[in-house]
Amino acid sequence: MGIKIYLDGKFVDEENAKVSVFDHGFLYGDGVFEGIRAYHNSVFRLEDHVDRLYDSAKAINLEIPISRAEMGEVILETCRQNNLRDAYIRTVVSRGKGDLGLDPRNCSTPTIVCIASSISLYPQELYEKGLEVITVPTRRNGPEGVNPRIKSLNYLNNIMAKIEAGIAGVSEAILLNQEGYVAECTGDNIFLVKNGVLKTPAIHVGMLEGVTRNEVIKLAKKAGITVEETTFTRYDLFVADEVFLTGTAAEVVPVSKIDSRVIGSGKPGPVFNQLLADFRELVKEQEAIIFK
Ligand code: PXG
Repeated sequence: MGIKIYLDGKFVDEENAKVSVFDHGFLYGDGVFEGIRAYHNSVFRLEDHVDRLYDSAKAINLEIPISRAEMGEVILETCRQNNLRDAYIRTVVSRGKGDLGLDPRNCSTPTIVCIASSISLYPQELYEKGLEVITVPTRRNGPEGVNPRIKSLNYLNNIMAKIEAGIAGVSEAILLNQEGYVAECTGDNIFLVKNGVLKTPAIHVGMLEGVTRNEVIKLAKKAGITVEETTFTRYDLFVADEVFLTGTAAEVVPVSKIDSRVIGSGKPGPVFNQLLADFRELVKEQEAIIFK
């Protein structure tokens, strides 16, 4: 039996989960989305993800025709329908079906989709060895265009960066902002540790405000680590003691090499090890929004 997908108020089989070719999500990338995790029958930071989805929608003047509470229930019910204990959930709201012109006023009803599938975890080796990454020529788009705080269906900027990383033979890319400050990776936020201080780009540098980022900042403060949301350059990464990335899919992953420079000892450092352990504990103990 295949998976059940939520599509515009109904649960349908995968082969019936079809969206029109006139949907402006398909034609123009006009829409927003979320990537969410469930651990042990409970959705991690459901409210934060739903809030970010509605904020992204508001920013593009897209009115989601169901309430935040109803959206939360859609996400929980999608997990229930698929009997998933641990899941990766994708919630998408597009502008909906329109005509071939890009004017969103011709789209009457947004399309709402929720997919939950079993999560394919990153190999444990990665958490022990670390990732090799490069800085790519493609810059993070700034607030003068599609604001990077919007989790929009327009990920081409990040996909270009991912392609550039792939061509260079590494799996992840660091994007700088228009001024040359470190912004984030293609689907993860970035942190460095120098002399015991944890630093991550401040929101105004221009990136997605990650749910995992915010949790890691809270965990670090709780552990007595000084945290600075600031601006920094590639230099600061090169001379850092530790660098790691955070995101819903990856959780917290160490970086071993950037642009051919070995970072710190080249192995995951003590701050990373502590924060990964704390994060894994947190997802176990979270105040559960249980769907069983
Ligand atoms: N930056 C960007 C640009 C993202 O898309 C993050 C940071 C991390 O945010 P969270 O809230 O997850 O801590 C993201 C989100 C995937 C995938 O399949 C991951 C994201 C987006 C799209 C796909 O790995 N990450």
